[in-house]
Amino acid sequence: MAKKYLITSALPYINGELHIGHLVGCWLPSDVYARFCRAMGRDVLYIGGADEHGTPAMVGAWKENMPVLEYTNKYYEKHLRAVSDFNLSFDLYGRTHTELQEKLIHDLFKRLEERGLIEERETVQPFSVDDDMFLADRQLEGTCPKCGYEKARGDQCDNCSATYEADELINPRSAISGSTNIEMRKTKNLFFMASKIEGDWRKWLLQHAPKWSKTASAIAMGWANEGLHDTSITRDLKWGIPVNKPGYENKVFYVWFDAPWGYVSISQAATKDWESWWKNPDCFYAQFMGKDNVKFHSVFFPEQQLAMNDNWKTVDLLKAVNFLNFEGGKVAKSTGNGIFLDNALNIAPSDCWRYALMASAPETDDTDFTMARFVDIVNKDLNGLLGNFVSRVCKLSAKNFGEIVPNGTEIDSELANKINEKIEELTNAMEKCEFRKSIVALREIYGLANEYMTIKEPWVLVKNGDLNGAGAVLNECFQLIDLFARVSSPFIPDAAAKIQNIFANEHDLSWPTKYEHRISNGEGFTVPENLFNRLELQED
Ligand code: B3M
Ligand code: ZN
Repeated sequence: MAKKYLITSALPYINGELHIGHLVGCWLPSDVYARFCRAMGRDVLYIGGADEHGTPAMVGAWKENMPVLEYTNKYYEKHLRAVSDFNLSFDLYGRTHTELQEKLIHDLFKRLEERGLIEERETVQPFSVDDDMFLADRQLEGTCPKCGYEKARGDQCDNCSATYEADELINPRSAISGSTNIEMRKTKNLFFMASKIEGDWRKWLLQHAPKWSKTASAIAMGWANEGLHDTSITRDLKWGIPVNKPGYENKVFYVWFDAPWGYVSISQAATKDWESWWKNPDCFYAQFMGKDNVKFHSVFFPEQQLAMNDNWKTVDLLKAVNFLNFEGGKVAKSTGNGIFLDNALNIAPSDCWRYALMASAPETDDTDFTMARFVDIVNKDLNGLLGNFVSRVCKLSAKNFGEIVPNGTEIDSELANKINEKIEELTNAMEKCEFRKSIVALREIYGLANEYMTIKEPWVLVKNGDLNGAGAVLNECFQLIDLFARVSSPFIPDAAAKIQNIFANEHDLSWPTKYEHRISNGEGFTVPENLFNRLELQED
């Protein structure tokens, strides 16, 4: 039986427009990896979705003057549109405001309560007198108690990634009205007593974190030095999962208590067989996210999973990326800086974004993405090395031999050795989810093919009347084109499908362990339209 792979992509909050940061941060890396795993013949469950709860949706709905549910429905449609536009191959792109999610969280809470891990505590919470409500998380802004950043949120600082309780925030103000008339009022909240399972978690972390991406394991190991704090898991809000405990009728669970479990409830919606991934110790679980989400996936979620003591599959490979800036600044709708997904396809087709963004993935550091870089990558790699090669081989063959693959000979062993080295590098990088390295190896495969054709000069052989010689070179080139489709398909699935369609027979896009000849002498083909067009840098 094929090995099971569970792959999840962080669930973006359902507020505002999606941008290339979302693509590069979690959607594309997870999709490329899922496609690679399927091509390797693995049994993949690939899950994504929208995080509908928490204050982001409430603040967004308030700004657009809409009921929250209407607002989340509107933005969920936008998510679905982007998922289809960018060819993301989720088994299901779900959402968290569902009955399945509510049932799961209620069961989770009951179990933690039965295990003596929930405690009721009286806390003081910021109450906005002018808004007449308690303010939670993003409804509150102020100065970070750890680093002094002045635009920190109520629960988390965007500058230093610290998380804290709302009453620790300095100079609090309402994000809704801006009012600083904030009083600290008493309220009751439920706490998850993480401190009680610190030992189990620490042991788990030390076993797992060294195998994660560098960014993720460095962040996670930082938390190991801090120790686990009991965390408040309820909020005085009207939007979210209601708390299933008498006396808490006006409260909901904290969004981070429910969000990671969205992976599970969306899996439940995707397949009846969900337990064969989630409760299977032999399954391999990979999670993808931006670095600001690492704490919740390396501390909060596994802490709860371990506390449940119910055989939950925890993460094996946590892949986190840094931030992608655009033209030197932060991507933000408020300043208009960045490429937003509702407009990206007006600039270039999805494959171009997929490839260029993965080639620029901020894997080791925050990275600046520019339009000049984008155009350069598309023109050199996709249009130049890949597209032109395919087009030249097909046209030259059609002109001299008709639309059938000319007869070949034995595989060119010198070429095969070089290519096989690159396939190995590419495969290793893909296994480790090192996507920039993967693209380097992929580009080198394209480069070797181009170099082969340049050295062999089949057009000169034709001119000199050596048609057998020219045919053999072109045959080898068709074998390389078939290889291109296979090794490119996780990154540029549209182009891979077009390449595959060049041939009259069907050749699967399974991942190759080595370069091989799969195209028969005399197999029909059609000359395709250009796979890619050159992009021009728009000056404005
Ligand atoms: N919604 C944070 C974010 O969108 C949060 C991720 C949840 S993953 C379970 O960045
Ligand atoms: Zn801070």
